[in-house]
Amino acid sequence: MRDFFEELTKSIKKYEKIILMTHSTPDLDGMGSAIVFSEILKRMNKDSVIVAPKNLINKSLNKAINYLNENNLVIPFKYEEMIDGEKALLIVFDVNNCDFAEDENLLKRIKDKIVIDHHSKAIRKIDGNVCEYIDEDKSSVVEIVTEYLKYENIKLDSSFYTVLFAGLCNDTYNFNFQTTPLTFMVASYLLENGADMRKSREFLSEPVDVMADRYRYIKDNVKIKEHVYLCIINDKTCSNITVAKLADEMLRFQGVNVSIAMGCGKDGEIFVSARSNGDIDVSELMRKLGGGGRTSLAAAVLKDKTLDEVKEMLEKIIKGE
Ligand SMILES: [Mn+2]
Repeated sequence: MRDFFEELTKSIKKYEKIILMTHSTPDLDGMGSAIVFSEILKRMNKDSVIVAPKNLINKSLNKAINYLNENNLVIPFKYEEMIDGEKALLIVFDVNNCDFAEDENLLKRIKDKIVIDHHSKAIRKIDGNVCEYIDEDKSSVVEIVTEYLKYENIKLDSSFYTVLFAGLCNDTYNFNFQTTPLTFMVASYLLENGADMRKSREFLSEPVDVMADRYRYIKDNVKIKEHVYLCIINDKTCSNITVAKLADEMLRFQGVNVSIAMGCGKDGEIFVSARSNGDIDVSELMRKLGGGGRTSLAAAVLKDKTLDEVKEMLEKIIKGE
């Protein structure tokens, strides 16, 4: 990581304009990291803009943004069409798949790119031609950005540490997944420097009706085979986040080694999310549906299919038919 940090600092110094971007429908890890990075750049006397999200439906992230605004921190959002990409450096966080970036147009417009991510490398990978750091063993991008803060010896207002801490909790599902000793070291660093755990919990807490709804689908689970369970949101359209959270929650139950959730998006696409305790590689399962991910966390999006059809496909794949 140190070699990359050295390279990163060197690269940043060469550019006048720096543009930060994360994945579409951003979350606390990707956007939280981008926001904090923009603050790091300020300390390095570099101006930056963050590509404004077209879809800000993540409530936890919204709460974090409001909290920063209340602390008089203005986030330098700018819409893609307003961004002058001439001689700029684009830093991409928490995504390396061209299809999932906030703005693919910008990827084409700006030649010089740095990618910082913890997802497996996509087939249509964003080319981090300046330098890149993609490590699947990192729980989150927050982990990498916090290490960079330490490397550069930069101290920020504690509200930023709160946002980073929440991003860490978000991606590890409260230290349940992908968590390594480094994750705890990063968490401890953020708390020591004033991250507010109570605030972070507030960002991540959900309304009672949302939680109750989630348990309704869990109650109607389908057991595909021993230790492999499927939950289906079949009575309304939903977002990929809702599906992911359902899969997260289902894995917490006794005897569930693999949990899969699915639902239909408003454009008719089918979102599938899979989680594993590590015994089974769910990225392989999701790859068979055209998706991808990591051993314990993977997803796929299918077009022109019904929930029933995808369910059947899943059953066949899992039973090895
Ligand atoms: Mn992430």
